[in-house]
Amino acid sequence: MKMKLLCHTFVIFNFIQIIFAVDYGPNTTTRHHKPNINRSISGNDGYCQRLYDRIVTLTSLDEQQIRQLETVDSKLVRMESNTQERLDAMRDELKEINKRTENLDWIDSKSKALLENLKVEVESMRQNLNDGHLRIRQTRSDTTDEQTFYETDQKLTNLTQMLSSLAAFLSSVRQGVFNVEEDFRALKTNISTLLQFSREIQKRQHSQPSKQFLNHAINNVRSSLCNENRGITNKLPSSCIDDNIKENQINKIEINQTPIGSFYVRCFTSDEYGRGWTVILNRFDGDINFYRNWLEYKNGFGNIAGEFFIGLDKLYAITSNRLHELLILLQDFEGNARYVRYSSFAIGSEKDMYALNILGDYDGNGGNSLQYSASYKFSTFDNDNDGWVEGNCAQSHTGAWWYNACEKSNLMGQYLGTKVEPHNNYRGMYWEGFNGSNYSLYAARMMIRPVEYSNDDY
Ligand SMILES: [Ca+2]
Repeated sequence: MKMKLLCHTFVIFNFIQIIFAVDYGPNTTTRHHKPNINRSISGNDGYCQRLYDRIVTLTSLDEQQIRQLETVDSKLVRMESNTQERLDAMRDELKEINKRTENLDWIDSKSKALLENLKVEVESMRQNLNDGHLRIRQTRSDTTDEQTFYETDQKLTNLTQMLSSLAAFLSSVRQGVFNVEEDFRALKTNISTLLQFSREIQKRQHSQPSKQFLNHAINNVRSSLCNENRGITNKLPSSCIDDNIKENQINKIEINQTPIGSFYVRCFTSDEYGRGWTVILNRFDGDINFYRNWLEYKNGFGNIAGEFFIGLDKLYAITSNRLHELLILLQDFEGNARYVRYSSFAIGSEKDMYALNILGDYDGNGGNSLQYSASYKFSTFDNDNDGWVEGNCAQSHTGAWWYNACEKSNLMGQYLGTKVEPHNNYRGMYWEGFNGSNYSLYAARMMIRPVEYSNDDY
């Protein structure tokens, strides 16, 4: 939302700029047409919408990833709590087992004591029985008292019954001990199973990502998404035609896949010629000397906010990256203006002496005065590549240009002002089709724009 608001602010700002178009110097045109504002706004809107859509996509991607990571995180938390619960349950069971084992020990010791007592008792009974038998035999031999025999017999029967009860009790105790032993074995098996299970859980816990690790991963994803967003926002425009340039201002552009990298250019927009023009040469008061050597023309010179030449290396980088058209605006000291257009324009590399390799169809009212230079190399006073075998056009005409033998235009000549003396003929900043070679013009501006935007809408 914030981004959209910014974009709309940007559009409104441009709208105001279009209304109060910034001037470079003198007005080079007297023609007036209906301002082409709608296209400019819709262009910005389109860019803003695309940028906004892209950021919305990235934001939703971010939210989606965060949601996924949070799901993983909550699963881990659930698993941690489940594991804790199971461990607690196991601990309780172990306590129970210990208690039961203690009970078993107690029962075992009791049983042993009981058995010992029983043994003693049985032994004493056996002794008593033997004594009884002895006494019976003695009685039988000494007396025939029937009553005594009966009593003795009764005692023997009682003893036998007691012995049977004891045997039954002993048997039941033995069975009980056996059962307890069985239970104990089962408990031992259960404990070992539980221990194994606990070890398995611990192992699985180690292989799970920690909460800290997940938080770290979430932060990494967030920061990489932020960087991606920043990358989109900060990407330099590749031309004055791009949506994110400031119109009629100095912009930094970057030409992809060329060694030249990024540099500043002056962008130009007008109601009559549309937007997206990169100014390559600007002259309107003679502040900057244009009679310069090869190296200076190669690198460019002057003040990009005033009079300047962009430099042949940059001009080559721009025009070799994509095909451009050329627009030249001219003005004399009487307030007359002319325009000259060529449907295509490109120069060669330094190896090719920046030759004017492509110069398309002429259009305009200033005269086709550059045609004569088409396919010719660039020359400066210290690097003569012209078509004049006997002489040096740059020296002779005090300028620098794509000289043939020599030229019909000399926009890099001296700023001499109005009509020149006969000895300065061809030496001024002139355009043959507009006031001739003996008139040094008031203002000249050369601009280029990618050809795919040469339609009416631009
Ligand atoms: Ca020559």
